Amino acid sequence: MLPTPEPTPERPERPEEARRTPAPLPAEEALASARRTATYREIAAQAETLPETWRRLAARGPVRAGEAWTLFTGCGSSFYLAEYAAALATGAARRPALAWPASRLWLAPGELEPWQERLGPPLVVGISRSGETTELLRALETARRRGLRTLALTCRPGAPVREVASEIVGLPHVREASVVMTHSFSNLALALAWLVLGGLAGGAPGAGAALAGLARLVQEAPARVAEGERRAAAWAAGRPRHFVFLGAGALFAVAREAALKVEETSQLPAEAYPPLELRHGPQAAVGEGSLVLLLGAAGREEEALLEEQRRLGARAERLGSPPQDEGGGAPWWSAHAALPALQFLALFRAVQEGRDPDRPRHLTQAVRLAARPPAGEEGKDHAG
Ligand code: F1P
Repeated sequence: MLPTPEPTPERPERPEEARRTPAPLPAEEALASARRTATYREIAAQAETLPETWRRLAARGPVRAGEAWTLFTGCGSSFYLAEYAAALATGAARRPALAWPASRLWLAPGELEPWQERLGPPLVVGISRSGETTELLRALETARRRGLRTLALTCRPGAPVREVASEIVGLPHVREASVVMTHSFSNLALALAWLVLGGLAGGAPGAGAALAGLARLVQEAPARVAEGERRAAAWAAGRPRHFVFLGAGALFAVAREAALKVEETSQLPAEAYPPLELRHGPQAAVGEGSLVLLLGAAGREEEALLEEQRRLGARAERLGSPPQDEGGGAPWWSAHAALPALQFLALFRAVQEGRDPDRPRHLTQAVRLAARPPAGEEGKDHAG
């Protein structure tokens, strides 16, 4: 008979934490306050930084990969970028690809072996805004120790990541003071689409058209930012308290990032699923105060799902995409076109809740882990 485990004592909220739960702000005051934050300026900056990124990438020339497949890796929002890139590689460039959080490649690299036995060695692409996240550095070190070629995509090409990358794609013009990733995410996503559709898929059918489509999308960036702010302000006016983001394929990664942005900035509950998964349990949480947003194109099944959520009391909408998507263009267009609206939504709700989006609770711009002695050698002197 197993002993009954002691219940984990609820950690009493310290009095100062209770005082820290700020009072919500009225709508207009909140939007005006949001527009004074670094996070707002950085979301809006993508209207200028995306065209600059595109110009630099075009001048750089494509990255060719001799490897048959690619492992994308990163942490936090950068892990969702890895998931976006892997879905784009397999879906749009027809190249096998995987996305792992950097901690998995660092701590369980043996799980790569079944893939390598069948597909050969992958190109390992490490994604990092800061270029100094410990897990990412350890993951690329591990890959190199196993004889794999590593490419780093970063906004800080001079950061420690340069020591563990065989090749660097740098976006030094994309700078962010705020903790959460906003225009850095949008620019790194554009660079990954360029890497996958232009370089890694070099010569694949449709790659040229896809790159031309990306170039058009970049030209539309200012309009996407303006439209995104309008849509986000309209959603925020309803003060949703529960968020469900739905996306298929590469858009699922963007849905996961949208949920993370809301949680990081406002600490409101936010979830992400492939669209039809919602009925298989999560819709139990949908009701009045829920905002359900479907990214990308919607067929009859997705429209029926949205209508069901409205009957449950939610506000349910499709986050449309440029005409290319309507005209049967690449569905991943929506990924790039949707980002400003999703980022502004998180920002506006955070400020309405009286939070400071530039200094989100418990978070830092980069996670740097203390060095620990090797397992089994704890307590021994590691002076060196
Ligand atoms: C980025 C990241 C962010 C997260 C937080 C901690 O790491 O994980 O996604 O919002 O700011 O850092 P990186 O891209 O710099 O490696």
